[in-house]
Amino acid sequence: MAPVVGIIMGSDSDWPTMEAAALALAEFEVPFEVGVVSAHRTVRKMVDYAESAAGRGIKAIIAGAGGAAHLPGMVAALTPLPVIGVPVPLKHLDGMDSLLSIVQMPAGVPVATVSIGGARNAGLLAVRILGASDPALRARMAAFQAGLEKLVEEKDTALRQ
Ligand code: RP5
Repeated sequence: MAPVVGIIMGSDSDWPTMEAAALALAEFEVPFEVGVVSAHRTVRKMVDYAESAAGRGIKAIIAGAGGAAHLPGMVAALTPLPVIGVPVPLKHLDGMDSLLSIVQMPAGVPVATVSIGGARNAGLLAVRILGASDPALRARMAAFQAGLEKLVEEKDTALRQ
């Protein structure tokens, strides 16, 4: 199946964080592609990737980066597709630098920023975006949410016993 979500990251060192996005998409059987695209080290590749994504059938982009994390914002500036930004925590500053680099976008160029290291939620958000125009996928998301509720209720019951 052709990929409909692009997962990109500034470095292969981001993969241990970003893998959770891929796992979430796989859980919902959403086809995706993964790649390293750096805003600073491979500028032309970033431009090519962002400008060609919609034409290749990509419907949402998950972009993760750490430190001076310019990738999600730059990609959002280059594509009309929804972009979800994942702040990757590095060894300094606990990921606050990554978060602040991604979250404070200028008006007109939105990036849907998830929590520091929140790649799983990025994957789930991409599923929800696709589900807006895919009733079957939306139903699977609703079932997933019902499962979360059931799990919490079970834990509550166990705690009370
Ligand atoms: C960022 O620099 C990457 O997204 C990564 O989080 C960070 C460090 O990259 P490496 O030096 O590990 O390649 O652009």
